[in-house]
Amino acid sequence: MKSQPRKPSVINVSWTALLVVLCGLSLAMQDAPRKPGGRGGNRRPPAGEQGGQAGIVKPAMTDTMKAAIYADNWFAMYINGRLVAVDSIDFLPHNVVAVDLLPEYPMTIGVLAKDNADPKTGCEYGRSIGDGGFILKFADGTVTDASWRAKCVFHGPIDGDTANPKVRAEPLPANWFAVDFDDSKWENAVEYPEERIAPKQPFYEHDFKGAKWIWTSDLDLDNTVILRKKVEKPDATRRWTTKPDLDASCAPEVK
Ligand SMILES: [Ca+2]
Ligand SMILES: [Ca+2]
Repeated sequence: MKSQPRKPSVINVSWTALLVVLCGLSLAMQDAPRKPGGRGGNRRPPAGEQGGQAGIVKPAMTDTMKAAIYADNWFAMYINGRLVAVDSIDFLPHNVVAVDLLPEYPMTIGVLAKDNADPKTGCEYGRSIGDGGFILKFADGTVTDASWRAKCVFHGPIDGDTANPKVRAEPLPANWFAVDFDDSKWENAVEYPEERIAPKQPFYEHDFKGAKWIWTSDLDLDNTVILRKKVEKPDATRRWTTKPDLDASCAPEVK
């Protein structure tokens, strides 16, 4: 049977033309100028986002600074009230924690540092007395030294008596790491020579030049200490204009 030649369908032509027009319209919308950072198209910015991000300067990695921290034996560090670094190894091997920080001045640093000591006896490895030690250096020149404030919250064994060990402990002061905490009654940190601390090899693989080993006045029997320092840099300018929107306050308080 001979097939009949098909006549071009008017309806088919019309649908094809409509498709071409729609595709062209879609491409034109994609090329339309976008608000900076926006998704373009006809997305309606949610309330509070109108105005886009014009004029906003976000911090870049070039705004951050390197920090190196070493504790004998463990530490947690807060900056401007927020927990920013925790020693990833409890006590041994002795390690350097190196992190990137986004500096904001004035910068209040709070450090909880612990020697390896049994909470009940103040001793380690049975009846031994261990010593503490803490040092840090930031790339902005911030270092540990005797200008830091220090307070002991766990001391022992009292009088070094390992035969009948007793300890003295008190809770951490509330908000001891906060910017507005009053540390004026704390003693100044005491500097200790490197030979007294005898740091392990990782210490020599990082830049701690100019930084001092610090602790409270009793390097052996003060086992848990808190340290604070406020770094003022009145001439520092902040290049970025944004601040965090997220709520990081859920970071646990370390005890
Ligand atoms: Ca100790
Ligand atoms: Ca120790």
